[in-house]
Amino acid sequence: MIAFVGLGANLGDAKACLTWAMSQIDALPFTQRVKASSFYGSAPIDSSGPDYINAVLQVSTCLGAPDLLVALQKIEHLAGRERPYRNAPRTLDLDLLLYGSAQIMSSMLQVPHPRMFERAFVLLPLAEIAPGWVTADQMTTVGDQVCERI
Ligand code: PH2
Ligand code: MG
Ligand code: MG
Repeated sequence: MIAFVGLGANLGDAKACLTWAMSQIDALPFTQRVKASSFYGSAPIDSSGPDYINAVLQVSTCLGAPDLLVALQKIEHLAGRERPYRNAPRTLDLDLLLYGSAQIMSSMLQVPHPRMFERAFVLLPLAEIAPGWVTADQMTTVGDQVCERI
């Protein structure tokens, strides 16, 4: 199955942490990295603290979506992720954006990620590595958001 993971961080050495997280994801069982986007910088949206660094990673995996989610949460934890309140600044955020064309609505997991189509910091890196997965209309919707490839 092809899956896309959104990576974000705005505390500590965010670029180094995203690079580390990509190698951790590549090292997961039954999972290989296919393509990584560039890094993108943007101001926090509905969040606070320093600017965020974001990226998207395409993987090929035989893990089911719930197992992949749990594995991503473990990597967040290893990176020192704390959750003092919703959308708090973070050392690492890993979001399962897409899992093939699956539509998942469970208490643990919603795929596609419920807010991904509202956010340039997700759609720009996703369109860079997988243009076929994003429509021109979706790109237009986030066209007014400042998000720079760095
Ligand atoms: N993540 C959020 C909330 N706001 N803003 C930016 N720029 N980048 C993010 O990754 C981000 C955010 C919740 O996960
Ligand atoms: Mg997120
Ligand atoms: Mg998250």
